[in-house]
Amino acid sequence: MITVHHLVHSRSQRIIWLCEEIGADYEIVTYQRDPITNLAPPELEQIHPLGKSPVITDGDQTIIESGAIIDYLLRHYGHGQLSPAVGSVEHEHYLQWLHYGESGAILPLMLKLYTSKLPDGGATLKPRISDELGRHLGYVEQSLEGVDWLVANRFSGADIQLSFVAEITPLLYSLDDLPNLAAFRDRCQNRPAYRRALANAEPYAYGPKI
Ligand SMILES: N[C@@H](CCC(=O)N[C@@H](CS)C(=O)NCC(=O)O)C(=O)O
Repeated sequence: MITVHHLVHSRSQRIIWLCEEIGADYEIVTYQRDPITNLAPPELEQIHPLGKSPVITDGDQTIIESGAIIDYLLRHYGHGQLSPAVGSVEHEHYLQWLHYGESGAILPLMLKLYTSKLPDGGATLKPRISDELGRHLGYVEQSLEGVDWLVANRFSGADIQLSFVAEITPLLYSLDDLPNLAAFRDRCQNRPAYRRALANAEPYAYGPKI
């Protein structure tokens, strides 16, 4: 049985959604954030020393990192769904997006989030971060031009991975300038499996405003 160790209002919402998409048999163990620091509770370190979410356990396997978890779940439980065939050009694109969602794309967003908490708003770093943010969000926006989904215009694990970027961008950057990303987020959030995941877990701050 797959156990999704789910920190509220976090990237692990994506993993619950993925389990719903593929009809996997899973259970959720929920962890609350510290009300002052917003960090994960120490109990999560008993599952994995980093104490981050998502983390899944499956038999004697413990796996961290959203991209690795998506890859693992699709290989073991996906029955060929949501991932292009290994060896195809589409699979190369899929891997690129799967990694990009938690590396290139997320970094400027996290930098902006953290520096905005500094007393001077991270003044010296601000121009560089803004430049990187515009560059990466611009790339995503352009990649979604005229398509619904990132890889061969078919919904895949890569879309689930990038959904978190789409969901937290409005905290830091106006989605008015990113209509393709806004529409992508809405498409993700309107999938029946996404809605089932919402219903199965605790309230999610970055979910649809309904
Ligand atoms: N790149 C990792 C990021 C993991 C991560 O930083 N998760 C955040 C939640 S979105 C977390 O656990 N924060 C709580 C903490 O740092 O204490 C992944 O995609 O799994």
